[in-house]
Amino acid sequence: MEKTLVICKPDAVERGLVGEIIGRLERKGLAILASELRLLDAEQLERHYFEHTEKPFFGDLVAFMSRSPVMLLLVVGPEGTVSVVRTLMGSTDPCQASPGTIRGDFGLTVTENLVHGSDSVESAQREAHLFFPDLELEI
Ligand code: IDP
Ligand code: MG
Repeated sequence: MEKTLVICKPDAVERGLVGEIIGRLERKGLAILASELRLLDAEQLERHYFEHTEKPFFGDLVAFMSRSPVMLLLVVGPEGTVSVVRTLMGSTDPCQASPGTIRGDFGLTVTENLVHGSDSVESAQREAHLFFPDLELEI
């Protein structure tokens, strides 16, 4: 089994697309291990997006991600789940993302691109612990 952290970003929650996103994950065959609607603060976002703190878009990203609650999802499936979720999400820039992907079907701007998914098994481990520290995971 393999887990990954998915975040339905504030734009997805505001637009009522959480059900659509969870539905796509479930219809693919993945399962939700934990979920919580939560308002993130700048400190959590700096830890989550540590590799981007020096990027020019970082301020906009934190402002966006903390403006209203996100839906945190810990998703589990077979080996390869991290990569499967990235495929379902589509390219970072929704204008480049293929139709049939979440970003390709619902997004138009690179910052407000609806969804986050861990980019590796190691990131998934780190992000799961960051957002669900009390969960005792065997995977
Ligand atoms: P990812 O979410 O597809 O893994 P990353 O490169 O890790 O993409 O970037 C994290 C998030 O930062 C993106 O999902 C997007 O919200 C935002 N972002 C990335 N690149 C840009 C940019 O060039 N301009 C504005 N926002 C960006
Ligand atoms: Mg990333």
